[in-house]
Amino acid sequence: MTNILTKALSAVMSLALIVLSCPSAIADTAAFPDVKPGSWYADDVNELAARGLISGCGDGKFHPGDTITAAQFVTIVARCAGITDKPAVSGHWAAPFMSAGLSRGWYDWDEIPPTGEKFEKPIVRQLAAKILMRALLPDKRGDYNTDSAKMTDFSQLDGRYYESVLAGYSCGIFAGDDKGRFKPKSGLTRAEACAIVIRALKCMDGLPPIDPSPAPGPAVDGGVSENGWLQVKGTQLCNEKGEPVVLHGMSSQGIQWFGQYTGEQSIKNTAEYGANLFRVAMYTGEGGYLSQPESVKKLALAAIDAAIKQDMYVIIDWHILSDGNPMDHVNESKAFFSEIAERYKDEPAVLYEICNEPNGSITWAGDVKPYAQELVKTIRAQSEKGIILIGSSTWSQDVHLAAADPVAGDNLMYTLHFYAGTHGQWLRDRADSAIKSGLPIFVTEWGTSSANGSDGVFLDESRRWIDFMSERGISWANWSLCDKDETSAALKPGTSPDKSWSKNDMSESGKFVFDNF
Ligand code: IDC
Repeated sequence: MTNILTKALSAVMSLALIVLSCPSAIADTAAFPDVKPGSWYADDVNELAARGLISGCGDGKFHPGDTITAAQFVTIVARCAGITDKPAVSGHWAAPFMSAGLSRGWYDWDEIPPTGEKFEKPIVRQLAAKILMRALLPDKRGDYNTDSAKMTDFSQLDGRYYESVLAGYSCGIFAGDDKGRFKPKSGLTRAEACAIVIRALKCMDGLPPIDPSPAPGPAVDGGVSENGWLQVKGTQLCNEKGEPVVLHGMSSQGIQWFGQYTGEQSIKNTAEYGANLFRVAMYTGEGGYLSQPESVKKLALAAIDAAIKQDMYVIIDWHILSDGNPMDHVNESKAFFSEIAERYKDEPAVLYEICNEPNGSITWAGDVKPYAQELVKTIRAQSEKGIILIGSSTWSQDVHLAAADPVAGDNLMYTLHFYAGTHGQWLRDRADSAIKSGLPIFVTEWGTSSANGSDGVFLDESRRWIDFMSERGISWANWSLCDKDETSAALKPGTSPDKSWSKNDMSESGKFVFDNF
């Protein structure tokens, strides 16, 4: 009788908890294509994704029905406990979380040895219960008589898990299956893991600080002398003091063609209109660095130095385009960035953009990420903390793939490129869900035109993008500072690079962009 009553009660409780864990604000934020809206776990998965506590698999999906591994489960719980360690640079990706869990006594050496052989194995439910309760609700206690009676298979539970499992039953985190079984030695699916984690968070008095990003607020601008070394906190670019900072400015056109607009006067002109950022687009193909390295590098260095002189931050951009696979010239790239990072290692103004727009038959996981890992190593050997900007497949639009499988390291950001005549809400939505899962984004190139650099201009859509970026504190550089007869160019054809510019010298795009610095 008691058994039936408590079973009914726990069913009602678990239902109530699931309903409680469904905040309407995120109910329709679909983070993953395989998490079907309306499924029993969708709200829990979406809420954890919105808080940046879970991420998908390398293919951008969540795989709710897959059995969760020890490393995946411990990582989610650790994030919920406010542990923000970055993924490991070498060894197993989850190693920092695993050692945090072990050292805090969430589990013992024999249960998940730190040597890693069980990291990728399914975690059994009784151990998951222990880790969850010790990490998030260490003071919760169950009642042996009433709570053990809720489990028809209590006899199968190992003694060392009694305390945690009963505590979890006492507050409705675990409810058993339709036959009242806890199944202590079975695995649990990724969806079930999300459900129990959400219930544990609801049981806590208050949610712990789970997002290390500073609250979005009025971001500061200003130049290098004011902001010093940049750093990435959570998803936000911050200044040396840790305050959110936003950079706005122009990208050059290809410096092998339009080097006259990367001289001192032109860069000074953009600074005077309020830009605190300049991007030096150093094409690798198209007659750029790879075919004439010395003269193109000289132009790039002069442009960097001219921007520094104006107290601006400056991006040196390895502008791959027709050469779509960054791996094709990885050695040249490493040699170049090694030299540049060595030269500017004490210069807080310089940011390193390692691959403008990977494209063609390449993938994030197979080409771009391995390239980025190499370059991060190369640059970090010289520059301890300079910001490194990483592109993604499909012309730096695949931020969702980067979000699901980011590169290890500090002060890394991911570039997102858009052209207002081509890219709209769908790409903003993609950016938003990448940010929610913890990806820091920097728009190092955008245009008011179509993606071909012409057509338009599309100022209504550009306005939507500008608002989107400013609401989120996203920094940007606009394509491009030159007088070419294409709508994305900021200057009217024939404008001299060596005088101050009035609004009259600017194209429709240029006026709009300069007004928005
Ligand atoms: C465009 C230039 C154009 C040039 C072309 C090919 O505006 O004058 O002929 O490259 O080199 C990008 C690239 C950027 C493109 C730009 C516009 O990063 O190099 O510049 N764009 O097409 N990605 C999306 C658009």
